[in-house]
Amino acid sequence: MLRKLLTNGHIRCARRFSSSKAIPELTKDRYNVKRGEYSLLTDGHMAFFMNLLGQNRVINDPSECESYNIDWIKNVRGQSRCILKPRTTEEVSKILEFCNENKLAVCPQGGNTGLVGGSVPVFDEIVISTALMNQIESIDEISGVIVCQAGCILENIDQQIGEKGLMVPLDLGAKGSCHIGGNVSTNAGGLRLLRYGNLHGSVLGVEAVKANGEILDCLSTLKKDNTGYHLKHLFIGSEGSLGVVTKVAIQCPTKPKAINMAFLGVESFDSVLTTFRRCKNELGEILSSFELIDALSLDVVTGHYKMQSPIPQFPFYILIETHGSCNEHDEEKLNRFLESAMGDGVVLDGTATNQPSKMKQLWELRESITQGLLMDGYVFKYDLSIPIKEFYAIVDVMNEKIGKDAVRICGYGHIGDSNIHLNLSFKEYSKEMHNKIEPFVYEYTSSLKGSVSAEHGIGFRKSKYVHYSKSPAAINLMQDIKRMMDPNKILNPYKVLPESS
Ligand code: FAD
Ligand code: 2HG
Ligand code: ZN
Repeated sequence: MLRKLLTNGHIRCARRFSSSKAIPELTKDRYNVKRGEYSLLTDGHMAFFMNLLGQNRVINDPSECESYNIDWIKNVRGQSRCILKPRTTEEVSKILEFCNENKLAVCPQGGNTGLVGGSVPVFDEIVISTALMNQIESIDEISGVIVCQAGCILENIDQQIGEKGLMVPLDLGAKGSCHIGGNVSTNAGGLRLLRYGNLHGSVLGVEAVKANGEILDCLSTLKKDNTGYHLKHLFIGSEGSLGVVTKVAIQCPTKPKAINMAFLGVESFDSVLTTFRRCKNELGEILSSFELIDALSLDVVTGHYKMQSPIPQFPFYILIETHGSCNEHDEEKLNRFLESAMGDGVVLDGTATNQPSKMKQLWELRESITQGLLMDGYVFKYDLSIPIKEFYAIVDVMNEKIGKDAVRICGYGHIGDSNIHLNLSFKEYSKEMHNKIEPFVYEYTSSLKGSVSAEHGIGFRKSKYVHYSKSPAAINLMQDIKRMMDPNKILNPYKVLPESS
């Protein structure tokens, strides 16, 4: 039965998320990490920073420092006693030049919504927060290119350029908190990558500060620029290990005039695949999201938050969104697709809408899963690229291996991009369970030629597992690049790459 709710649509707006109250064990203890040979922060160093930024933009009060030391999912915790809040690229440059000369380690931080422990210090690294670097510098309404500082919050950019008929090509559940510099540094994927591509394509230029303080201006706003090596790519996805991103130029598409959504229930994973194939064929250029939610993932939000699912229970749910320029055309296409998919029993139930409030509710069901999972207790998160046919088998494999010891083992995510979010929740963290899950989950992924990080990055938690997805030669080259760009290893240490031998 199709519950039809079609009326004229508008764009949705994600809500701000906050995380739970539990305080995790110190990273150095939980993961047994040895501090690198960095200098200890002295009063002299602090005086330099105070002189550069003024008292208000240097945080050293321990209770104020706490939120900068703990990651969003409360997995890791550092002990920094110095948070710096520059406003300009030149201030970032002076900070890094000084830290490099004095061998002080730093941790760049945006909205601190990262899910792999990259955004907080491991020991006492100085946090360089982009929170005050929040200016949009230019919006070119004709080309759609915008230039902004790294600390602009994704949702704020989207709202501001929305007034000019543009949209940010990137969208994710953390949009109300994450910074565009953090997005670029993690090469964040999100909910509409299927349609708008990844940031390696839409970021036209980057300004970054190197470890020694030198400002690298690669802030091209040109769509085509084949002059030598494409250095911007070094900063897209390198998670603060090669430099601090200070500005970005992004190619933004036109905001769609017509948005439609459907939320469907299907009986099996095979039906999900059939639906995806048909959806691509029949919706073609207007398909902007194709997301999968399994029964236990939906149960997170209907259970913990008492959110209402618009359809009864099914083993799998599919969320589809279309972006187009003519609502009549898009609605007709979507309805034709739904009628045929339901007509022959591939899709068993569903709801379709272009009413803003209804679309917002549908997105909330999907976007609230991450936060809701934290209410189960401790969550082991895996963000994997897996060839689409085998996409869901990992949930069954983990169920067989871990079974009833877990509160929940569930899978959801961007199936349109072959990116599954495998989550295993337990009442509390246990080393024993950790060792049972890892490296098994990565070995399994690697055996399918998948990736151990599809979109969240490597951060602290996955650095020793990169080899499951990259060859020794590739890792060596990455280490050479790191040595060349950051010889004193001050940028985000203990993260991204395994220790070089
Ligand atoms: P942070 O968490 O502060 O930092 C992330 C990494 O980038 C760290 O290594 C940090 O050192 C580095 N960094 C930050 N700023 C800079 C800078 N200016 N220069 C150099 N390095 C820097 N991710 C996805 O890809 N897709 C999703 O759909 C998605 N959904 C999410 C939903 C929720 C509810 C949450 C909590 C997270 C989600 N994430 C998702 C993960 C996270 O939001 C992204 O990784 C995001 O890009 C991080 O941005 P941030 O500003 O919070 O960066
Ligand atoms: C999402 O797609 C995020 O919602 C978070 O990437 C995934 O919580 C997760 O595992
Ligand atoms: Zn995701």
